[in-house]
This record gives sequence, C-alpha cells and structure tokens, in this order.
Amino acid sequence: MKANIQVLLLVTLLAGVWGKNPFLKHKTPQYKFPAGFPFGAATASYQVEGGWKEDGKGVNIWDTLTHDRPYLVENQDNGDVACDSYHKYKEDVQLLKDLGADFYRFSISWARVLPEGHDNIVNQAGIDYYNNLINELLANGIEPMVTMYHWDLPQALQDLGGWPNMQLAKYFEAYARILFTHFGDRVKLWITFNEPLTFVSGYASEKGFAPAINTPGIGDYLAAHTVIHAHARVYHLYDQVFRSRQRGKVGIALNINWCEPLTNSTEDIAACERYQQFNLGIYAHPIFSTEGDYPAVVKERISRNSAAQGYTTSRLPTFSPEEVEYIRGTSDFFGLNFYTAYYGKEGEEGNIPSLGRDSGLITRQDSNWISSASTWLKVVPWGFRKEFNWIKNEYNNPQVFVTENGFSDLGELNDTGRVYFYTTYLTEMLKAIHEDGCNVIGYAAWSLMDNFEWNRGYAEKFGLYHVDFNDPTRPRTPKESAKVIAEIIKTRKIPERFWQD
Ligand code: GBE
Repeated sequence: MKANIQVLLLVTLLAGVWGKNPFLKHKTPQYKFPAGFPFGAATASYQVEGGWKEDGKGVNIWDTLTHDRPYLVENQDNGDVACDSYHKYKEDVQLLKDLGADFYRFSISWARVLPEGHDNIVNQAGIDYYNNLINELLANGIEPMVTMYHWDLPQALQDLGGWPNMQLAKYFEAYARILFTHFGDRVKLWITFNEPLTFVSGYASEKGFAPAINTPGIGDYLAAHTVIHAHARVYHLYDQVFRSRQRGKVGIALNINWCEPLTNSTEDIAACERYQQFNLGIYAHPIFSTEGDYPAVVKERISRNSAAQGYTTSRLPTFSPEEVEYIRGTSDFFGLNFYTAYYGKEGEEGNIPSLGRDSGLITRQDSNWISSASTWLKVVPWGFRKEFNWIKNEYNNPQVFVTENGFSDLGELNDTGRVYFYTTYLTEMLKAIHEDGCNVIGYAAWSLMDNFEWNRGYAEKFGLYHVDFNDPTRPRTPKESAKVIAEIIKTRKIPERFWQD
C-alpha cells in the first residue's frame, strides 16, 4: 500500500516536471514529415488558365455565368485571362520548382479538350497544351496530379440539363477515356471530381456557383447521384482498360468542415455527426464504407422530410443493390480538401427543402476564431486533426491525400496570416499522423498562386505567389509563405520559430 502511494507520488512528480520541462514542451512540432511524403500545390483550370476562347476551346458554364450574369461575381470579374497560365505555364513550373514541390495538382478544362463536351471532336490544341504542361513538369522533376473536373462543365452539356441528367455519367466516362489515352502514360495520380458537394450547390441556388440554378434539395441531390455514378464508371474504366499498363491511382477530392458540438449534449453530438454524413458521407459512404450506399441517416431523413412535404418519392434518388456494389471501393485514395470548422447544434435552418434543412442542424463560427478575407474561412487548426480522426474511424483508416488546404487574405507579400495558417494546420496534421495513426499520404497547398476565386472574383487571395492582375503580363512574386513552405519541404518539419506553446 505504502509502496503504491510512493510510486503514485513519483509518477505525479515526474509528470509535473515533464509538463514544465522547457525542453519537452515543444515535443509535438519536432515531428517530421515521413520520408518520401509528397508536398505540392494546387490550382484549377478556370481559376488560372485564361485563354477562354483560344485555339478551339469550347465555352463552359463559368464562361457563361461570368459573361451573361456578371453581377454574380464580385467586381464583375471573370476568368477570361485570369493568371494567363495558358501562356505562362513554364513560369508556373518554375514557381513549383522554387518551392521544392514534389507534385503539381492542376485540373483539365473539359471544353478545352472536348469543345462540345462529347468525344466526337477532340481539340488538338487542348491536348497539346496539357502535354506541354505535363512534359515541362516531368522535365523539372515534378509529378503531375490531374483533376478531371474542377467545375468548368462544357456549356453544351449544361444545355442538356447538366449534372442532374444521368446521361452525363456516360459522357464523363468518355471524356476520362480521352484523358487516360492521351496523358495516362505520364500521369499517375488522377482525381475524378473536385468537391462535388460544392459544385452541385450550383443546382441549389441562382446566386452562387455555376450554373446557378435554383432547385435546392432536388437538383443538387440529382446532380450528386450522377456524379457518384460518373466517378465509379471512370474508376472501373481505369481498372478494365488502363491500370495494368499505366499503373496509376484514381481518387476523388471531397471537401468537409469540422463540426464541433456546441454542447456535449447527445443532441448536439448527433447533430454534428449528421453534418459529417450529409456533407461528406453523402459522397464518401457510397465509395469508401464497407457497406456502400448513402449513409442511413441521410436516406432516412430525406425520405421522411420528402413525405412530410407531400412528395410521394424521396427527393434523394436510390441506388439499386447492383449499383451499391458497382460504386463501393472505387477509389485508390481519399482526397481531402479542408479549410475550416463550425460549431453545430440541433435545430433547423435553411430553405425548405434543402440539404441544410434535411440535415437538421444549425451551424455557426466562433467570433474569437482568427479571420481570413473569406467570410466562411476561420482559422481552426485543431479541426483538421479531428477531421482526420473522423475519417480514420468512419472509413477504416483509408489513405488520405490532402488535396487542398489554404488561407485567404488581400494579397499582401508579408502574409503572416497565411504563414500562421500553414504552420499551425501542418502541426495538427503531424499530430494526426504520429499520435493518432491517421494514414495521411500527401499534402497540397491551395493555392500555388493568387487566382480567380469564383463568385468572389479577385477579391480574396489564396496564393503562395502573388499575381499582379493589373499588369497584362501577370507577373508572379513569392510571398513570405512561399519561402516558409519551401523551408518546410526542404527540412521536412515546422521551423522552430513557428512552434506554438
Ligand atoms: C475550394 O473550395 C475550391 O476547391 C477552390 O477552387 C477554391 O478556390 C478554394 O477552395 C478557396 O475557396 O456565402 O461566402 O459563405 C461559401 C473550398 C462557399 C470549399 C466556400 C463553398 C468554400 C465551399 C459561400 N464555400 N468552399 S459564402
């Protein structure tokens, strides 16, 4: 008994000394990025390329939105020229090289390759452009990671109804076949879709993302259904025709915010769990869970709400058992776009009907959280670690590739806010890897350079490199964050001057 108390005292004493020891308090930031862990930076075609009608490119839904409804974009800006990467891609590759990036995540403009969306007309100039970019990257030791769809749907396919039309799954597969055929010898990392949750919201409001059609709680669910089918078709196509020769990986990039229960009541905990299922699970569960299909809570609530609203069938389409099997397991990695967090509590808000209503919770952010230039983006590093853990527990610890993570400001070169964001978020990522055993296999910063931030135009800047949009030559200049990221890539750790207590 006495001995036990002595042991206890000793342990307590040691713990106290341990806790106060100045040499040990910075334990966490000393974690290193695993050997070979790839670091890169990301962009998207419409946000950087420009050249909107050059060399045979077809019109896409962002060309249409910015030209026909300019009032939907801050300052009536558009991506006609953007960063002019259509002409300046060699410079972009040099920026990546200066960062020490292992890879570049960029997207292909569907209408630049297939001007009418269909595979009957292939625009050779578009193929040449992406071949040049890919070859320039490889010549500089940078691996291409290609997103097939980052929101710029050919207008010709929107004219057929866009993503709510299930036929688009077939057209997307045909487009993917062109990409694998022309680029798959050199591209080994493929992402089918960037953030379906975000771009299907283009069918839930006439004020936001293209095509800006107001059919919430219906059009966005139909679009999601097509997109999940389209993703699975492309994965199977790769398996059946290309994988044995090309030996690459095919994944999908899903975005999610962490939801922290406002109180520890069972209701608020369940509300935040629903947030994850309605926003992430709606795509991830069919693909990454063992059982497949939409999450049970999503099916139940949409079906119940639909009935209560007088619909005789659920606003959420159903997968047949064969479709569930076809879709399940169709991803080689889990692409994660992560930025911010919310507090969540049980309650109702949003349009009737809408995904927000169906999910049955109220979200808000903490006024004490550090702000960015984007209303929605507050700096919540610990949310990043919690999200990694949620994914680990929900989907049996899949390989997670962070395909986007970043911070907005007004474009200053001494971007201390962005440096704080990256150093703190990366620290939490290191904890997820080393303390929680989360299977994180790569990281891309959003974004390589300032670019067209969708409905926010050029008002919010996410770049590691500054771009002068008033200068027709669009010069690029490294910000402080570019130097810090280069240092992190080189040393494989967070520099000591950024360690937090
Ligand atoms: C990503 O989306 C995109 O993949 C990338 O293209 C983009 O540039 C980057 O992040 C930065 O935004 O009325 O302002 O609150 C908010 C991140 C809409 C996820 C913004 C949609 C964040 C989901 C509307 N959000 N986005 S509001």
